Amino acid sequence: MHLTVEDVRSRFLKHFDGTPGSVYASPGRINIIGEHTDYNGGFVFPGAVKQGIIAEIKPNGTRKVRAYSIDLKDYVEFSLDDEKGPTATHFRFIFGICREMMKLGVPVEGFNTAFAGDVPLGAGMSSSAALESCFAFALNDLFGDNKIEKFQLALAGQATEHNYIGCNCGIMDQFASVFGKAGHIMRLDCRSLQYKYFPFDPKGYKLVLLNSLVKHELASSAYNDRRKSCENVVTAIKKYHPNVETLRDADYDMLEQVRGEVSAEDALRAKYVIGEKYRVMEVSVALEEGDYEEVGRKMYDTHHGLSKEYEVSCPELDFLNEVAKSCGVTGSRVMGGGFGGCTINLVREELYDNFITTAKNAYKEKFGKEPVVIDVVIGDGSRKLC
Ligand code: GAF
Repeated sequence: MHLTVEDVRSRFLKHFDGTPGSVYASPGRINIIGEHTDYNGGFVFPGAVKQGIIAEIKPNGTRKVRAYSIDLKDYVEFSLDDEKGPTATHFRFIFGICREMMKLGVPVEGFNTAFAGDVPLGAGMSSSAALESCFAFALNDLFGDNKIEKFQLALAGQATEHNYIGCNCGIMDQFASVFGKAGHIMRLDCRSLQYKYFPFDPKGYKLVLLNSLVKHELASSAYNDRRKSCENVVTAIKKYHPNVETLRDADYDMLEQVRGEVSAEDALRAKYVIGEKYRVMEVSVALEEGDYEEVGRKMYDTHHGLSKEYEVSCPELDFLNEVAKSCGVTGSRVMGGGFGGCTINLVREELYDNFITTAKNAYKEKFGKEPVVIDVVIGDGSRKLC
C-alpha cells in the first residue's frame, strides 16, 4: 500500500468539521547493522524508509485531543491535562508525545487529528517511532515555533516508549525517523548522538526485507529483559573497571573476568553485544570502501549472534536466513528488536528474482504462508507535507 496525503485528508475532512489542517509525515526505518547496540551506548546504521505515518492535524481551541486512527477505524478523545490518558496503545503514543512535548516547554493545545500508516505493524520497521516522531515534529511546528531541536524530538519519542508504553528502547528508531535523508543511511553514535550520513547506493545490489509475518506477543517484556541482562553485566564489570558505563566500553577480557559473577544467560547476551560492537566498526570501514561483500558477511555474523546468543530470532527468521544463504545472498539477518518481523537482505541484482521466488515457495511449504517482500527505498525523515 502506498499512502498519500489525499487518503488522509479526505478522512480528516469527513471525520471532523470539513476544514483542512496541516499534514505531516514521518517514516519507519531499516538498519544495516548495529542491533541492540543503541541502549548499550554503541553505534547503529539506520536509514529511513519511504513507508511511514501521515497525520493531518488542526488545533481545535480546547484542551482536548480528538484522534481518529484511519487504519483501525478507532476514535478517542482525551484531555491534555489528564494524567493517565487513553488505554489503546495506538492512542497512547499520541498522548505520551503530547505530555513529553509539554515537559519540554511546548505550549501544546487541543487538536483534531486523523492519521494512517503504511509501515507494516510488528515487522521490526518501527511503526511506533514513525508515529511518535510524526506528532513530535508536528506539535513543535504547530505550537512550539519549531524551537525544540530535532534530537530532542527523537528523545521525546523515546521517552514516550519508556514512560507510556513500557518499552525501554534505545534511541535508534526515533532518531532515524526524525533525521532520515533520502538515499542515505547514517552512522549514529548512540552515546553522543553525533551522526554522519553515508550515501547508500550499492551498485549491483538490492536491499530487500522479507516479512515473516510473525509477531511476538511479549516482545516488549523480552526486549526489556535483554536490556536488563546487559545492565547486569555492566554492574559486575564496573566493580573492576569503574569507567565502564555501558557494554560499549567493555571487551571480551572484561566479560571473562566477571563470568562467575553473572548468570550464563547474561554473559551470553553480553558476548553478542561486544561482538556486534566490533562488527559495526568493521562495517563502517567496509561501507566507506564500498565493500558490500564484507558488509554482507558481517550481516550473517550478526544474525548468528542474534539467534544463538542474544536469542531474539525465531524458527521462521532462521529459516529465511538459511534460504538466503543457500541462494547466495550477500548478507541476511533479522532486523530490529527481533522476536518476529523481517529479515533484511543484501542481494546481488542477478540473484534477486531467484531468491524471492525460492524464499516464497520454501516458506510457504514450511509455514503455510508466503513472506511479504518489501523492496527498500531510503526516504526522508519527519517533515511537513502541506
Ligand atoms: C527496537 C528498539 F526500539 C531500538 O531502540 C533498538 O534497540 C532495536 O530494537 C534493536 O536494535 O527497534
